[in-house]
Amino acid sequence: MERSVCLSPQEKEQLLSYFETQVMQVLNWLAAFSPDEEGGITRLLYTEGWLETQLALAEKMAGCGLKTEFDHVGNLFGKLQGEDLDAPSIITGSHIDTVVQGGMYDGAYGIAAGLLALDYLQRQFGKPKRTLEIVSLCEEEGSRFPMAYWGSGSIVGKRNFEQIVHLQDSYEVFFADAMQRCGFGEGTGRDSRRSDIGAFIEVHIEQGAVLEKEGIAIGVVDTIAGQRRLKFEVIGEANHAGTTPMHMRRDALEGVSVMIQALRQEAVRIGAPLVATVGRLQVQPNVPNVVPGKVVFTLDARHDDEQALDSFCQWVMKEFTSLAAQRQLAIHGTEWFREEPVPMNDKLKKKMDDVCGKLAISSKRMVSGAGHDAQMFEHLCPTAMLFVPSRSGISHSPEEYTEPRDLAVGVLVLTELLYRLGYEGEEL
Ligand code: HGY
Ligand code: MN
Ligand code: MN
Repeated sequence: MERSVCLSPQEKEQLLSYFETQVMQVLNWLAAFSPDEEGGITRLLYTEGWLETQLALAEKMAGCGLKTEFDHVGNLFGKLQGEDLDAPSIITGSHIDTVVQGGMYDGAYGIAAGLLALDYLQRQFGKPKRTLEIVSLCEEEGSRFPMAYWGSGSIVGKRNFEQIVHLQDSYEVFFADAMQRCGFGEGTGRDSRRSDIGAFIEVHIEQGAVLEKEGIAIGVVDTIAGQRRLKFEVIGEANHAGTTPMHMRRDALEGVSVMIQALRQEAVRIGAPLVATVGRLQVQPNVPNVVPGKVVFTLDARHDDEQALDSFCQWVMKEFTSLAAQRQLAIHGTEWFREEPVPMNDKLKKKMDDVCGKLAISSKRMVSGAGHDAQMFEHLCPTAMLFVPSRSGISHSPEEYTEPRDLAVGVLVLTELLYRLGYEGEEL
């Protein structure tokens, strides 16, 4: 019979209230780094605030008795060395970067949970059989540069330095320069590639409203949806707003507004779990008395079925091209990001189900519409992910919130899972 970390309801309650205070302390401490004066947190890859946070986290990990190390792209690891030096590591963690004006839980919670779990386990049980590690992944969101999953992708071999050579942020700062300014880059430290990872477990807020609506404490992620991210340029003709008759205009913004309407109608017609978002739109010259000559905008499309996602994107290209042609507009669409849907590891999912059962914690299997580092790690090692509820499903916003008790439940389940894998050496 597998032993649980906390054997009685009293011990479970005690552990939950301990984790409740601790997780809020760590999250509030992390949230103080790179606050955005407009609200929320903006912690973008290779900025000063990002570096300050990673360095402070390294100190905190060391303070918990973990051996810390950065790899050469800025992923930060805290290691609790196991007895069996040949056994692959069990790693938990998430990303430290955020979206612009993001919340204080997305990514940060997975790091806080891992830190608390490792700290508790080593104080209670000493040295594990298998090495346990917490990782603060340097970047996942793709908020600063047109590159996402840079941290986890570098570890599993899906990201490399050639891919970033020409990348610039919206201030035309080169990716490589920003990386070097933080002391990272080729030849600055250990290569990110790892082949000694036995399992990766990510704890994350749901960023949706299913768990809250159904009153369930833990989501065991079945599959992480696939994503396509595209950039469109629509070119018309800038002209005088006062003297250009309506029928003589080649108004790029009017054309794009029709495209966005058509996009939404088609996405609604196809229905869930397909989602499509135009999140960024730049008008040129963007002044009130000039007919817009050019519009640059993004499309983010998701689905847990690769085929459905591909056919939706084909429809988009066809529809946008014909709408542009009807208005004598030129259009260029480029796909800059693609990840296929990734099912999580069956054995680990079943372990998570069992842990929740043994701890009398309600749980359900679910699809993740959000992308996560776990979908990278699954290409390398058995990977699983658990969610805790998000209030009204809000995320990527300063309004992002999860009850401390719900956060603590996620930490408890993670702790138990790491105990079984790390100390009892359960088969992966
Ligand atoms: O966009 C996403 O799905 C994730 O938050 N990066
Ligand atoms: Mn996010
Ligand atoms: Mn995230």
